[in-house]
Amino acid sequence: MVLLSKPTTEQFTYVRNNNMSTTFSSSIPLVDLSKPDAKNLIVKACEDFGFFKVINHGIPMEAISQLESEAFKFFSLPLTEKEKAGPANPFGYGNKKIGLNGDVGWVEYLLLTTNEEHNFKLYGRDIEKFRCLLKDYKCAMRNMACKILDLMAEGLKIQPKNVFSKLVMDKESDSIFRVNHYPACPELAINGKNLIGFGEHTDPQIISLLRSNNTSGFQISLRDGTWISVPPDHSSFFINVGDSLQVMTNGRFKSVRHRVLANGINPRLSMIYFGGPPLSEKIAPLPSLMKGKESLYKEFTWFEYKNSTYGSRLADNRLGNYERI
Ligand code: GA4
Repeated sequence: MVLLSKPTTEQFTYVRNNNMSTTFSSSIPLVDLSKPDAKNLIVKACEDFGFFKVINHGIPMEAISQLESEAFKFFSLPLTEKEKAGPANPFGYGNKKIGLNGDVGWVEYLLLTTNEEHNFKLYGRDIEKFRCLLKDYKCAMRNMACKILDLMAEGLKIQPKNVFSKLVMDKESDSIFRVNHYPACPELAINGKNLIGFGEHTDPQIISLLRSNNTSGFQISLRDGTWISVPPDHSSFFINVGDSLQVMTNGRFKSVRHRVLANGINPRLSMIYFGGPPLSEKIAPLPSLMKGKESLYKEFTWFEYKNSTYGSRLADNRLGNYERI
């Protein structure tokens, strides 16, 4: 078992253990990608939640499990070994510290670029398998992101169909892959508190594809600010609308605020693909979605937004700086 150092209340954030946040929600939108109505359900889910669950996604369970098991192997290495792949600045192994501005969580992770192969400076023998699996998985995620983004455009009845997906398909696309490991925190099982694994935030990119093992902890915030727990499902993917997609749809789709609570009994492992545009891409509402309406946002490049993101705290409302008053 991997142990992080004992959490202390001074260092970590606890949230109130109220009924809403611990009750699993059955209202999470579900999209069957093999069904013809997928595109309309996706649009509705992005408008109402900025979030939905996907089944019949076509990614073989075998590919997912193999990568998961290599990731668990990595996280079970001694800390000194893992740290050889760190710090996550911007890519590599990170432990408890998230970002550059003082956020912490009950989590260790690998942050990887999707463009070039990350050069792990660690355990010689087995790394080749991990590297190969990562490469194939990242490629499968990009294809799935594109499929979903094309369905969004179709559902919104805008042309060309690849208006969103072309940004993620671009060879300069600034996409990221993240593997988060939330070790079980036995103290929680005893005191019934909720310890923050990854603090609340929205994803700055266009779209995020999350897959986790069957350990609970993931929560989303509804429009009225209540938190609901998303029942884990290791065979499905969970899709988040990112800030950039909120802007491109002029606020029709909303990026979803989400967080992860640590688990007292089981470790949680999640793998997330963040589909982002090229750094030079101008992010602004698509004219086809404006229909005579004013733009709600000042235009920015992904480079500018990403820079301001990395200067912010996790929970900040980053789009606030770009809203037209
Ligand atoms: C949230 C989404 C992605 O995980 C991430 C995160 C990034 C990081 O972990 O370095 C950030 C966070 C994320 C938003 C605000 C800043 C930057 C941590 C943080 C405090 C990789 C990303 O792109 O933005």
